[in-house]
Amino acid sequence: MNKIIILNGPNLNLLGEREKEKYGNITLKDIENNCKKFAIENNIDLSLFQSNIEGELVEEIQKARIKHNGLIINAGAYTHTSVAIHDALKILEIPIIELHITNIYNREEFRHKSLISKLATGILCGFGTNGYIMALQAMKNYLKNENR
Ligand code: CA2
Repeated sequence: MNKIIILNGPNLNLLGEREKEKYGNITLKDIENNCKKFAIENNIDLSLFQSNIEGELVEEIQKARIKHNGLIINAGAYTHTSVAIHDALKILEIPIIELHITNIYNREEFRHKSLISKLATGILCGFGTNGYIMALQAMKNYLKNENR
């Protein structure tokens, strides 16, 4: 059974409450419930974690080394700034999908730089909150082909 973790970074706990025009109406709880449903239907052992604290995200990434075989991360604003998250992901020896709700390349210039992209197996951005299910599907396919 594939063990996949989805990590969400700072402010993503506010989804569906503010800036709805940018990030949509769906709350993080809704997204998590959709992902859990997809996981059950697709025989995935899914873990979910959100934190506003950089160090807590680093700790989860470190733990993923032994506990999971695929990691999906929307690091929020830390995508553009965190060397600590970059370094933790670099040590990880499992596939990584970098995920963003918005297309970071048609937004402010400071969002065009990602410290995660170089370490990612694949990147998904701009598909709204549906991107979470798309990323799970992509990880499932990737793990299936990798294990062949
Ligand atoms: O598009 C994405 O998923 C982002 O990772 C979201 C981050 C942003 O800093 C990245 O550049 C792109 C911000 C998440 C903030 O989410 C909020 C949700 C509701 C209200 C306010 C912020």
